[in-house]
Amino acid sequence: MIKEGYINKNSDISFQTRLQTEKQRVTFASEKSSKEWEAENQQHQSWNRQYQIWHQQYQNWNQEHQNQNQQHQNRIHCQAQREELKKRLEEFSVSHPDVQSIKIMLAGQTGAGKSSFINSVKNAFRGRITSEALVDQSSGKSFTKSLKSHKVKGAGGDLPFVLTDVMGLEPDVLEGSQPEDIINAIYGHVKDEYKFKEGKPLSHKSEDYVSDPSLSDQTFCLVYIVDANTIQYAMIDDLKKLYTSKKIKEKMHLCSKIIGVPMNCIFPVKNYHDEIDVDDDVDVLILKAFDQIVNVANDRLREAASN
Ligand SMILES: Nc1nc2c(ncn2[C@@H]2O[C@H](COP(=O)(O)OP(=O)(O)OP(=O)(O)O)[C@@H](O)[C@H]2O)c(=O)[nH]1
Ligand SMILES: [Mg+2]
Repeated sequence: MIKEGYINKNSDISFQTRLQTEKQRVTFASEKSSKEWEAENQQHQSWNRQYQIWHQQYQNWNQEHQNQNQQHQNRIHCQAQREELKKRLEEFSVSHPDVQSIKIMLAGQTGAGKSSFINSVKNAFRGRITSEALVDQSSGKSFTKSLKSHKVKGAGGDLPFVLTDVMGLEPDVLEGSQPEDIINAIYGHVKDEYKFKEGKPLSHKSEDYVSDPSLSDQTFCLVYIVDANTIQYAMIDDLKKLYTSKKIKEKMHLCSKIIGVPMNCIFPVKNYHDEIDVDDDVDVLILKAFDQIVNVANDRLREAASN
């Protein structure tokens, strides 16, 4: 029985159908918006990820660009430094009118890198690799056997320096060059090309002995080359940081203590040894050291001449 005013929903088919349709519509609408929201969210996250990748790429590129810029500035600075040092050395004049070329001698243990240093100085001036002072490729006995003078060529011809290469010193007194020979060579008593005799120093009676050497025959700076391996080698990646590196400073102090020379007379360098091209950083280190060596030699010549 149906009471008046009461709507029997169960019996109202069209109402039921409408209700069902409405429910489906609402459900569908809410499902659709949540899916859309999910998709939108995913899209947003994907954009965000892409943005982060781009941002990172931009930062990397920017960093790389800054590094390249810095490297370029460093290269320009280094080249300018090298040219300034070369110019100064090319304009160098010997402090005595009777001496055309100032003599600098390289001494040190066998295989320390004496001949390689001479080649490195020549390379820095020539702007290419030369190997006039022959270098040993297998460690062992001294490769340089004679007293050999090397001239240094600049842009306008021979520079007023002569670098003298000698046979290496050995711990065993009977091997290598004799300290007496080195001392005689410093004072100009040994003729150029003299072949050292192991265990037998040059006698003043020998025809290779120069009894009355001139100022030009004498050496005004003795450069003692020490292989970095003998003072516990310290690796450094960037040669530009050589003079500011704490590790290298420690090794220089050690060297100063062992050899007994002041810190301002110790120069860390890297020789050209297996390179096929010259390098600005290597050139600057070699020329800086050589500039100091030449000035010490010139001061010493001035002193000797005034005595
Ligand atoms: N890694 C490295 N090797 C070097 C350097 N300088 C020289 N050498 C190498 O050390 C070895 C000896 O070098 P030399 O220049 O012949 O040494 P030296 O003092 O003239 O030797 P002797 O004439 O035999 O007394 C060679 O194999 C060079 O290539 C350097 O700065 N770094
Ligand atoms: Mg040598």
